[in-house]
Order: sequence, then structure tokens, then C-alpha cells
Amino acid sequence: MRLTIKLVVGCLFVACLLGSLWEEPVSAVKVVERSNDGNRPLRARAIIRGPNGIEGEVLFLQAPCPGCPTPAPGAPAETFRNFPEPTVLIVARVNGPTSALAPGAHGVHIHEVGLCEAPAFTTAGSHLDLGPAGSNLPVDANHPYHTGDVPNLIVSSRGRGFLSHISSRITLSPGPLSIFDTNGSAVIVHLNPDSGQTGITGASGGARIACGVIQLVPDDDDDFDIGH
Ligand SMILES: [Cu+2]
Repeated sequence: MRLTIKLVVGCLFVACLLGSLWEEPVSAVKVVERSNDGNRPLRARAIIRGPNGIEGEVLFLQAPCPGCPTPAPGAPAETFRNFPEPTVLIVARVNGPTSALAPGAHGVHIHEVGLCEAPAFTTAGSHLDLGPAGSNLPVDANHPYHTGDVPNLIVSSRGRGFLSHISSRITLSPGPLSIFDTNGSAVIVHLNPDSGQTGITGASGGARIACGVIQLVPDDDDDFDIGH
């Protein structure tokens, strides 16, 4: 009887040990995902859809920034002076049939309204360009200096598009540069490349071929994979 108990206890001990070893990588990942000092990284995602089989996602990860301002929108500008700027990593993976998403460069921007109505996606409005000196009408006049301007999506010969960029023009946290303003924001993928030129009609990419509303990702969402 005692031998049986010892065996059971011993097996439980070994099982717990193995279990804890097995669990270690999982908890280690969570420690990395959750930031230090209680400043948890803010994450956001736009699920991209287009009417001709274009699909993907754009992920946003705001670097932890202890001391960065988080006052409510509309707070006086003085509130934000002399603080370090948060930065946001933006990673886009958007794929599609090459008949719809041609290999090469495609303009991508954060647009000013979080509303994507196919097929034209005009409901997303112009390029996000937050005040007080915002200027997005006409859009070409202040391009490529809008708050929501980012580099092109580069699509491979197999229709697989990728974009990686770090922006200090936006925040996911509340404030005057937040993409989560009263009407939200969306990501638009364009038919043509964004040439980065100022004052030229259509230079930022022409027709809109896909769209995704940007939404904050809950802290317990483990499907957020920004890759490397
Ligand atoms: Cu655009």
C-alpha cells in the first residue's frame, strides 16, 4: 500500500515537473507580449477585405512608453509637451489573386473614418490627418505628410503583399494623434503605387481595392502574431 502511494506521489511529482517544463515557453511568450512596469503594449488590427478576393490583416503594436501622455482627447496641447513620443509598429500582410492585386507596389494609408463599404470604400474618407494643422482636402496638397501616410505594400509575383513600418505620427492610446478618434480609422489598399509626390492628383494610389476597419485587440487575444 505504502509503495503504491509512493509510486502515485512520485508519478504526480514527475508529471508536475514535466508539466511545468512544458508550460515554460508559453508563459515566457506571455511575459514578452505583456510589457514591463505595468505598461502593457496596446495592439490593434484591421482585417482587410476586397471585392475580388483580396484579404489579409494589418497589425499595429504600440511600443511601451512609460511616461508617455495618455490624457483624454481634447486636452490642451501643453499637456503633451516634453514627453517622449510613442512609436507604433505597423505590419501588413495582404494577399490576393494577381488579377486583383497586381505584383508590385500598392499605396496604403490610414484613412480618417472607420467605415468600409464595398466596392468603392469612399466611406473611409480621405487620408487621416489629425489637427490642429491637418490638411487632407484636397488630399494631394499635403501628401505624403498626412498623419496616416505609410509606405507602399509590396506584392510578390504570387500575390503576397507585405509592409513593415514604424510610425511616430500615430498612437493607439488616447491623445491628439490617436487613430481611435470619434469616428475611428480604416486602412485602405490602392490599385496603384503611391509615388510620394505632393500636389499631383492620383499620386497616392488611385482607386481603392480593399479596406479594413482598425480595432483595438483585447489583451487576452492570443492570435495576434506580428511575426518577425
Ligand atoms: Cu489611401
